[in-house]
Amino acid sequence: MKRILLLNGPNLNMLGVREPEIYGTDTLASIEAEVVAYAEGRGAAVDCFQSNHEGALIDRIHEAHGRYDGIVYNPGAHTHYSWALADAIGSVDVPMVEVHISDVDAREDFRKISVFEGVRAGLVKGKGRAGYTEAVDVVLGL
Ligand code: CA2
Repeated sequence: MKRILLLNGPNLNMLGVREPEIYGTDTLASIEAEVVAYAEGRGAAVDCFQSNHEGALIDRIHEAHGRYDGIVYNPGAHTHYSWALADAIGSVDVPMVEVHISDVDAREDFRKISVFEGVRAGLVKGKGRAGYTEAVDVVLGL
């Protein structure tokens, strides 16, 4: 059975609580449950982790080495500046598919930059919560 790590970065624990016009009304817990069930239907197991702390995310990425077949990762605002997290992804031999709920290229200029561009195996953006299950498909197709 393939193993996938679902990572969510800062503020994504607030999904469904504020800014529904941008991020929708679904909670992170409901998205995680959908991803787990969807992957299970495709013969894969998913572990979920969200943190607002860069170091905690780096530790979890390091621990993924040798344990997971892929990472589905919405890095939140870390996307645009955390070279430490990009280095962490680059340091493990686990392909990562980057997900963004919103279309980051259609928003402010600073959101058009992703530090993960050189280390990601795929990108899904602007598809709302459906982007997460699409990213699972990308991981399983790698
Ligand atoms: O579109 C995405 O998924 C983002 O990764 C979301 C990040 C943002 O910084 C990225 O540029 C794009 C922000 C997540 C904040 O989530 C909130 C959810 C509800 C209320 C407030 C923030």
